[in-house]
Amino acid sequence: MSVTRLSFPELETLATYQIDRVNGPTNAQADLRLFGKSESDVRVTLYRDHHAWCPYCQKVWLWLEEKQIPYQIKKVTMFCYGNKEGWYKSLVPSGMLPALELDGRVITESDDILLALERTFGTLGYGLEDDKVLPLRRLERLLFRAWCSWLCSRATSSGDEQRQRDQFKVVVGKVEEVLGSTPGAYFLDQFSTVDVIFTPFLERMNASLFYYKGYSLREENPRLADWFAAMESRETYRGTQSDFHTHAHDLPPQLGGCWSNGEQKTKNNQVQVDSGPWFGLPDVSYPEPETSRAEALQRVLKHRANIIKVNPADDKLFEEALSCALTYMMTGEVCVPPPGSDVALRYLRDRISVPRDMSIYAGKRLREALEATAALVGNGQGTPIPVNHRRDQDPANFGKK
Ligand SMILES: N[C@@H](CCC(=O)N[C@@H](CS)C(=O)NCC(=O)O)C(=O)O
Repeated sequence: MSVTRLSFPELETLATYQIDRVNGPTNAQADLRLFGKSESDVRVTLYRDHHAWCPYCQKVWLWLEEKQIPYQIKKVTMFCYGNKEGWYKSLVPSGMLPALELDGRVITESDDILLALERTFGTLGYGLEDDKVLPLRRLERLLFRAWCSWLCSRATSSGDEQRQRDQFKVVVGKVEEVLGSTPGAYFLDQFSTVDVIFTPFLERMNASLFYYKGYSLREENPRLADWFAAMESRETYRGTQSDFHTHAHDLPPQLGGCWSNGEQKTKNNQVQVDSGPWFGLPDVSYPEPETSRAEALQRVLKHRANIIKVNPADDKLFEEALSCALTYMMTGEVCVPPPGSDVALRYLRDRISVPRDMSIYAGKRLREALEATAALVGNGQGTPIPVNHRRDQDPANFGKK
């Protein structure tokens, strides 16, 4: 028996989630971060991508959050999902991200940005040019190259695939060694800029190798498991943290393709990342906050009009189906959506972007509700997610430009 579907006004009464985006925990939606200081203290503007997909932006973002430097955020479109804003091209002709304005001076290149920030606001544990840090920065680049060469080149034979995997694992072994040589879970004897530098790509390696290679970085390497858990104990990292689904589908257009090895384990992982269950995936290990459903609800209701507008389905049909999924998410009661709405619900399921839209557990709750509701009326899938570009995510269609 289907329960009565909650209307949107009824759902609104359950959307109690609220955080202080300016002074509260790290979050992807803020345009201004003050950490309790005043607007006149803002000397920094961070230019980062709308969707929080750019790893080099995440590095600078996390550094600013850790140091609690008051800053404003201006969001820019990446080439893979839309047209670069004209005002940004005037500021940074290459269009590359991130960029940072410090006391009116525009700086590009994430390492140069961090160096300039260190000079002005002091280091984060250790400086980028510290003797302890330099070899670790080189190790990070070595790991990056081993990852790219495994993930982004098509193996010509199973021996080739194995060689790439082995090469990557050799470098991961070095990372394990370094992490094992310090007293805590971090790269040096205290949390520092080194952890910030490793974060964006370790997060992306964990997601992409699970999805395209059937390899679970986080589960197969105990020191890295501890490091991820330590990072997740930080509110700053949680606010910038993405999930497996988002990265599995944001990386191919950014990297020029990711190659699946076609193994059975890989295929099973792909099914789980794409269709669930999303709980239990090794993309997060801290306990789910009590607010995850309310957060997901609040975010959907805020953007309801655009979510409906960009969905290829008939507006009325999708709106009704969406309220069924939200009813299920908030009450746990099954609510059968209109026939034919399975495709529309899965279209949205596939386009939740974490942390752009909501935090990691909220994203899982929403995906789960959309899938469970869609499954009541059929197996239809949404338009496949493109791999050469992500213009289905053009911010211009969401009233962002
Ligand atoms: N070496 C640069 C690399 C920056 C970079 O590759 N940025 C990419 C995004 S991750 C970019 O802006 N590409 C242009 C675009 O996608 O629009 C840095 O460290 O800042």
